[in-house]
Amino acid sequence: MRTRTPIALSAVTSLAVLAACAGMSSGAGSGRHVTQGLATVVSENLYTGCREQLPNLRKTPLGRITAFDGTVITVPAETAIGSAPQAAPLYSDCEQVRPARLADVSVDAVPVVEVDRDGDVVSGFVVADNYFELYVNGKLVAVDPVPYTPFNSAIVRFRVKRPYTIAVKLVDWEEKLGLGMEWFPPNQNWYVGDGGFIARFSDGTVTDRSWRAQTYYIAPLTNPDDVVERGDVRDTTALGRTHPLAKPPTCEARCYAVHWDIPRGWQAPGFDDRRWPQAYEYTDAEIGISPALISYSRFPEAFTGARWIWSSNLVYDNVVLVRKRVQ
Ligand SMILES: [Ca+2]
Ligand SMILES: [Ca+2]
Ligand SMILES: [Ca+2]
Repeated sequence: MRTRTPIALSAVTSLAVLAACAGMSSGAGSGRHVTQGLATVVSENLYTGCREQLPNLRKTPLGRITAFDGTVITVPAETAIGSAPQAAPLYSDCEQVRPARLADVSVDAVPVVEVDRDGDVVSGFVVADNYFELYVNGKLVAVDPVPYTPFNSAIVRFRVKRPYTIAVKLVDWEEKLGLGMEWFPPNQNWYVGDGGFIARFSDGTVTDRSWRAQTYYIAPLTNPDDVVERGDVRDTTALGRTHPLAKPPTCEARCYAVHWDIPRGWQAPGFDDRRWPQAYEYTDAEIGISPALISYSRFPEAFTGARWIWSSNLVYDNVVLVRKRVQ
């Protein structure tokens, strides 16, 4: 019977650890799920559609991991890949669509997704680092045809009546599933990837700080308490918000991640996003745009007036929802 005492004590200690890991000890906002380490691979590669053997083509893996509270989480994100219409390419090496200039692009040939039968046709140019799903008034218009790399740009078209709501799920994809890290040439095996999203629509709508943005997956973290919650603000800015200012953690496969459930109906026009933070704007330099990134830099006039956006941390926030009400 004596031997039971240490077991009981250790159970209490474990519960205390669980409570701390769930953020309860710091009085953090409710609903966070904490994980540690690598996820189990569910799919080695969600994207097999690339038509060329490109040097910068990565596999697009998907994983599952169980949080300390028992919640099973898909990483980097649940997506509609494979079950939703794909956006048309503006520029895409994998799809072998490489226009020399915007004037060579036939936007009118892109199919129109009907949201409102008596609406006007709106077209948009879109780039995501790495993946987007774009909804209009709750209807899934298109998903990014190339979920990870190489970097592509896309065209979406829809018919809609004002006012309307654009809602986009954004994923900074990863290879170290559950940890927000990836290989970075030539020799960084635990590199912390970053995100970014820019779009310009034919009705004048552009991405900028007037959009709302909320993060649902933050990693890699040395300590889950590095995420400071104040209401709906999920703040990791002390870790650095952009490369090269963000200080990479050294925990590698022992790092933590913090997740929140994606709210039901987040794509709908009536969803209340007023407590979400405003989107942060990022410069081309912060995003890491080089002239070599021609899917974006070849078409500056396609993105005139638009800003790269993300939540407050371009590096550590890996699944971000953004919304814009167009009046
Ligand atoms: Ca992409
Ligand atoms: Ca990241
Ligand atoms: Ca990325």
